[in-house]
Amino acid sequence: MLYIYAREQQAEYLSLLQQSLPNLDQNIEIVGWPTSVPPEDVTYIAAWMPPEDFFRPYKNLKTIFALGAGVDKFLARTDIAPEVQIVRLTDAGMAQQMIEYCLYGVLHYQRQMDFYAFQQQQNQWQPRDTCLARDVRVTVLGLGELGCRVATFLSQMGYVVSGWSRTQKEVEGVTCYAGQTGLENVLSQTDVLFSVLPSTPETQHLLNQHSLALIPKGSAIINAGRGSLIDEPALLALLEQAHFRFVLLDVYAKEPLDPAHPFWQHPRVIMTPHVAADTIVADAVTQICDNLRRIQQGQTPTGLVSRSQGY
Ligand code: NDP
Ligand code: OXD
Repeated sequence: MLYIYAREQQAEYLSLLQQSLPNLDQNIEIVGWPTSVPPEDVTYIAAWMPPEDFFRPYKNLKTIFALGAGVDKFLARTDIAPEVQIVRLTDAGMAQQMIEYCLYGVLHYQRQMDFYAFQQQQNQWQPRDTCLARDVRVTVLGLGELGCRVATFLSQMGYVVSGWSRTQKEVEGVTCYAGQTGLENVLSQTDVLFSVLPSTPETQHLLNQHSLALIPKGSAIINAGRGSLIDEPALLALLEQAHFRFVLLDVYAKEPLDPAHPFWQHPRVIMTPHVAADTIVADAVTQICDNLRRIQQGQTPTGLVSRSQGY
């Protein structure tokens, strides 16, 4: 049985999965929360952010299909047995949205919208020097399913693009770096830093007082990966010194962001509430069905999470 917990999109997942699953070799019954089912019948669960202890009763559970790309919250849980495989979504309509989100921030920087917004408040008519795409160095942290698409797109737009990942990559039009030395080199040659890194023990506070200060004065940061990447007090201290022109943040150390958090009212912070890239249900369903087929045929599903790497 495949049990579904998909919050607001529950009805859409149920109906699309019910239409798509009959094409599988073996029949799988599909049931959606909160319908109660014999826990021992559940072998697959497709879920996003279920409540605490949700997974505990399902002793025959083999695979969890995470209905998103980041699995940090799944890996932090204590109700998932270590032998249960976690499969995440790869792209599922998110890459195009990530491109748009990043492009929005990059254009804000390149077309100097932050300066013009300030000038408007002062009734000031003052054209600035033109800045072309080729004058802007964009660094993409994370060259996976999403970051690679973003970096390639920006390079095709004419930006000077670098990328950084755990293992060395080759991406056409993108100068690729890996490792700690690679990070320090690339940060110091960046005008706009875009992160789409997962949250893992290694990426926690990767952008801290030391590394943030390596990014040149007058640059901008866009974070659409996970909030744990940035040491927020260190970022605020640098923002106070006008080290960065602006930061565009979609993700935060704690979500939802505390109403008293200084980010809300900061003139150099542009905020969105974790909406950079939403899962497209139809794409997710196609991927889940394809992976169920792979699992039934004894193949490895795409997007299988490595628990040791944390993503
Ligand atoms: P992938 O797993 O495909 O890519 C992750 C990338 O990060 C890989 O290039 C990987 O390197 C790199 N990476 C991981 N750990 C390190 C490290 N310690 N040092 C350097 N590089 C590292 O993930 P996706 O591209 O699909 O998604 C990325 C993240 O985006 C998700 O985990 C999620 O947190 C976030 N996200 C945010 C959304 C939003 O709306 N804000 C929506 C969707 C996703 P390597 O290639 O060497 O493995
Ligand atoms: C995801 C997200 O990881 O929405 O899919 O953040």
